[in-house]
Amino acid sequence: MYNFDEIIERRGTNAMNTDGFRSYIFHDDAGTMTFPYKDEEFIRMWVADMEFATPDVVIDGIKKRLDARIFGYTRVFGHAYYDAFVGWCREKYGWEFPQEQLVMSNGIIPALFEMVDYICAPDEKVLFVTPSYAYFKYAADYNARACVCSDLINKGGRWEIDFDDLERKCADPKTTLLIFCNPHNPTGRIWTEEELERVAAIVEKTGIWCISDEIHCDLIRSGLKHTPLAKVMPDYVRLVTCMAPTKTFNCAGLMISNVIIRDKALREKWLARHYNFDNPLSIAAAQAAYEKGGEWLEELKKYLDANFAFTKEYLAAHLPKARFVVPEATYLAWVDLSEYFAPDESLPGFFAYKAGVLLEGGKMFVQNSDGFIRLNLAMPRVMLAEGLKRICEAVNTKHSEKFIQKA
Ligand code: LCS
Repeated sequence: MYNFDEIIERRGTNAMNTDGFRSYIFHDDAGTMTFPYKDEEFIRMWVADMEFATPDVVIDGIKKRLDARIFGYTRVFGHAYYDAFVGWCREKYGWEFPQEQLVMSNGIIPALFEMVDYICAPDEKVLFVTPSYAYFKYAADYNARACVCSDLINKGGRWEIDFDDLERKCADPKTTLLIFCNPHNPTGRIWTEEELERVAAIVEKTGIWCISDEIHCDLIRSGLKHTPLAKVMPDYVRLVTCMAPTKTFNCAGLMISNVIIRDKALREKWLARHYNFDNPLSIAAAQAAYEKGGEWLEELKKYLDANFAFTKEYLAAHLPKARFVVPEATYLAWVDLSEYFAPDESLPGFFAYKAGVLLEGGKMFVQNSDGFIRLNLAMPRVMLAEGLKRICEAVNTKHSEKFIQKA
């Protein structure tokens, strides 16, 4: 019914994915780096958006709004958007929240950048678990707040929270904000209810502020369940929940996200200081997605499940020393290649030059991540197959060359 096999040309659309890799991955802002591959020859497995079309129901929502022909200053007014989003949360997560707690942001990252300033005094610190999506750190850096990291523990490919360490760090009176990624990028963990309850107990005991970034919560393996942190701590006021339709429905460029702020004073600060306007096309897209996108999402999940199964099998057959566990959430594969590479090797550089594959390396995830690559699998199966083939061939060639040199 939906064609996830379709290959869609993205070049010429100002896509970060096609045109932004030099600056983002290689810090080549001048865009002068050259590779043995032409730009159009790369298999792009890096930035977290998808090679799939946004569902028609979302595009139709935008078209309908285009028909209204005027795109003046816009905000979310009335109940329709809230009803659509809270309906989605009720159905998917058995969770709801009062409308007054919902504010909008042009992305979760911009919200994090603002929130750190609103929540933490200049001498206070921001805590997150590592490896981490690097923008958690950048949100602290931007505001000149110090970071504190709590390393996750890798138990045979299943990453777990070091609760003692987390508690110790939350208990520091100068650490006033925990940014918690639920489910977790890049490891793909869906924290179990028991794990969430332990986090909640630490947060409640220490009184720390918590932002639960749940942007990946819809993109989970079929049959699994996401639990909002807010659901296990229904009465804790210093909790902010972030969700968005943009990852789920592949419309990150529309820059719209939901921020649920329980604390009245923080909400008032947000409303007073935030630039409170939204893109009318984005609101239309988001509302349509929440109202009508559920069926597409279920099909997408099946396609992603199959991409993960394919990847698991392919790596086992062709790169037996790669360690990879199919993640519970996200469309991102977090693959341990430490058996093949020294810790100081640049993995994005190696794969761009030797394989024609654009991917992110562990070093882009703050710490506790050396030797890993992160592969975005949200693409047609033929592209994925080509990407994996090139990755495995490049690694195996490197190793046979080493062997020949030694012999
Ligand atoms: N939070 C997390 C945990 C993310 O993974 C991302 C995007 C965002 C927020 C971005 O939110 P936005 O500002 O778009 O609403 N993650 C990306 C990643 O891992 N690579 O490229 C984008």
